[in-house]
Amino acid sequence: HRVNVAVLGATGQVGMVMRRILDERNFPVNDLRFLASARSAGTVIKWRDRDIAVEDVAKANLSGIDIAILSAGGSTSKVWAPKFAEAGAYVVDNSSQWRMDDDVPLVVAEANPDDLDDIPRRIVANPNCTTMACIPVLKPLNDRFGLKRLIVSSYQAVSGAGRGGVEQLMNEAAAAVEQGADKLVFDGNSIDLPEPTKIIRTIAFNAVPFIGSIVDDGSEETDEEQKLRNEGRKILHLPNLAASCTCVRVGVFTSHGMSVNAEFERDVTPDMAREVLKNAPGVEFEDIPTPQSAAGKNPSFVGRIRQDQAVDGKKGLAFFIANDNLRKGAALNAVELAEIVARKHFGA
Ligand code: A2P
Ligand code: 11C
Repeated sequence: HRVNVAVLGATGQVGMVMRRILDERNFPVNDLRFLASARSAGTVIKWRDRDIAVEDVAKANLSGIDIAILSAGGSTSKVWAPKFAEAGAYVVDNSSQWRMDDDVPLVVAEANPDDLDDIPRRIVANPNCTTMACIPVLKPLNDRFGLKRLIVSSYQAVSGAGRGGVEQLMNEAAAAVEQGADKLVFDGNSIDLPEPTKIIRTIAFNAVPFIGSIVDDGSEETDEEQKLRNEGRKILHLPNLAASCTCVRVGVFTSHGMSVNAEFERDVTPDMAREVLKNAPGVEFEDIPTPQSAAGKNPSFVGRIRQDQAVDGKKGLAFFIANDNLRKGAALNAVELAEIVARKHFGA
């Protein structure tokens, strides 16, 4: 059985990776439609041997779609996810719009696929990329040792901020190299860099501890910092998980890095963790996991696993994860969720 699939945001950065992954994974597509805004309507995109003309979603007939995968931003999803659902499609949404809705399953393919058995609003949510990178590692550790408390510091790539983030890094790096970037060794203001266009501060040769926006709840956290806690609780079915995150943008194009300190109910050593993780789906060991080596690959690469010396006894682990934020962090998990929906609800 094959399903009719539509991708909204097919022309974007994540959309491009989605198109590639639908092909790589031999997704059981029957009809395949690409949708975006009026800006790119009419553009013809090749997919396998098909020439597919991009449709303006505002003018498209949404009937006959079995599964719609949306990656066109939160405000677009807010408007369009319910319209695709009303027209009869199951929606897999990559934005933050629906994730915390009680009637919307939030799923990482390796962790909680059974949450897709019941999809009351016909909308399914794909987590944020930092959450996604961590869950394949945290889920098996939680099952075995009981996760109690998490401290995560992220090193996030500019592609997480879309094409605009990538362009900012490119432009700043080019300007810095042209003027002699090593002048920055002694004085951060020694060269003229373009005004930031997308990321709030200069990102070339820099690290910026601010992603998203401050949440208006008195916590002084950013929404990006709260996502890992809130989404992690929902996916792992641990409503009381203690978690604190600091999210930092770094001058890296693709793949987020995550420094994780995890505290457990039961004793765990690095060897015990490796024993559990060696069979974990979506996880691979790497001695020194780096964003650059993870970019273009699917797994969450985990390494530098140590006993956390700040936790009493043997109840804490420290480790580092690197994962492609456009693949598993966005497009791959969305396509995996679409595969599960196709299997469970269409017998594909
Ligand atoms: P378009 O190419 O027509 O602008 P990125 O994440 O790389 O910025 O891409 C965003 C994606 O979402 C693009 O495919 C873009 O289409 C699409 N998009 C953005 N806003 C809308 C909208 N209002 N309606 C439909 N598609 C949108
Ligand atoms: C970033 N994680 O790196 C963000 C991008 O909630 O889907 C994805 C935002 C989201 O800037």
